[in-house]
Amino acid sequence: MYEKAKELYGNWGIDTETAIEKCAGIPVSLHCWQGDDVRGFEKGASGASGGIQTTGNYPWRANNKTELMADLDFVFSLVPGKKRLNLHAVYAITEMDTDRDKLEPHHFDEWLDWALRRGVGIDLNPTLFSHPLAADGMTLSHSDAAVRNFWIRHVKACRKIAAFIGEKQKTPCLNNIWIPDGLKNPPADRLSARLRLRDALDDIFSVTYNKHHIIDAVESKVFGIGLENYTVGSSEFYIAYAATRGITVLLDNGHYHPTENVADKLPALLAFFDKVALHLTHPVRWDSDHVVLFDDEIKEIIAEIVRNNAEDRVLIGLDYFDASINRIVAWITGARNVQKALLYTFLLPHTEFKYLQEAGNFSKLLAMQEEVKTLPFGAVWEEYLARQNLSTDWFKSAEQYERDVLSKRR
Ligand code: RNT
Ligand code: ZN
Repeated sequence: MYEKAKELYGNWGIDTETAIEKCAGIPVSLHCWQGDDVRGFEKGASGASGGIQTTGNYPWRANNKTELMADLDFVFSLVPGKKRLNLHAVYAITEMDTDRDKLEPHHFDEWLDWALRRGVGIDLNPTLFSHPLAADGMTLSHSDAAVRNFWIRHVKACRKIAAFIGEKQKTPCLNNIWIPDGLKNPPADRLSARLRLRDALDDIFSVTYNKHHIIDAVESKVFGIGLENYTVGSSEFYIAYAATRGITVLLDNGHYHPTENVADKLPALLAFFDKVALHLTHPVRWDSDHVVLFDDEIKEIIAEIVRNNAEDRVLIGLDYFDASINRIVAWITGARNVQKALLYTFLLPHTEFKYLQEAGNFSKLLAMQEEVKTLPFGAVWEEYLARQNLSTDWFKSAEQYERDVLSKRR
């Protein structure tokens, strides 16, 4: 089947071998928080807050570092391609109950060790939610300087950790800041909190690190649950902030109005920013954080990377948390779908399509764009998997893991 597929793609001027090779080299950062519903290892951790929510009560989430690391190993073993690990600060491994403003690089030694042994790079996200000082939904933009300063210290601690990790692993560690800050009801003042956020970030970034060790990003959002009327860190705020401060913006495709096209935002930003980061998710009517599907939205987002040769400029990460089904299955399915989208878009005749557009031949462009959709992608996908000692027949391994490992858990 692969030989036939290779020939059919060849008729379109597409080399399946090059596509497979390129696909295998693009790092995708797998989020650790799908394994335990965004709980982390802090004492008394009870799950996501701050406008985000995990839904579902499938049993057997990871309860500790040993279980989470085992689950990650299992997931990584069934996902093709080059992988990174996307961590959150609450997954720090501390001796006592170290508060978040006291975190140090050594609290991530075990993760770094785990990652170095596997040749995997680490990315980090400071955790500015699920904490008593974030209980009213305000952190870096809080009107109380004591609260603000706690969170400033936390993000500074995370940047120090990220820079340390980046130096050790010899690839930059993405440190992505997302904050829940917002209001449920109509605000009386939309400016003051934004000025406080701007100043807090300036304080945070007044500490400088080697750009080969850390990439700083800010993640905007349109609204959170319980914070529907106002989001301090909106899209305009962070794009303007990042552009004027020389840092990176992170687009989470669940963080826009449902009819906005997130794929279209990528080239707009690539015209001005050296790098853009992504949290890929599947929003259903809202920022629901469902498992990433192999759907048109994801294909189009990935296509904007591939057809603009921006593989080195767009940092791909995942962000979803489904607790309604086997969490490992959710993890693998979403990660594989990103891999599918990568391979699928490497198999499109972008050069010819661009030429048709430039030449104004829109009839042929539309006709051809629709024709390529029925090329035998599945055969190339299976070949890609086979070359990594994987196959489409992975579900039974997940069932086995559920029987042998997960179902033995508390
Ligand atoms: C929340 C943001 C944020 C979180 C993770 C857990 O809406 O998407 O990235 O989902 O950091
Ligand atoms: Zn996100």
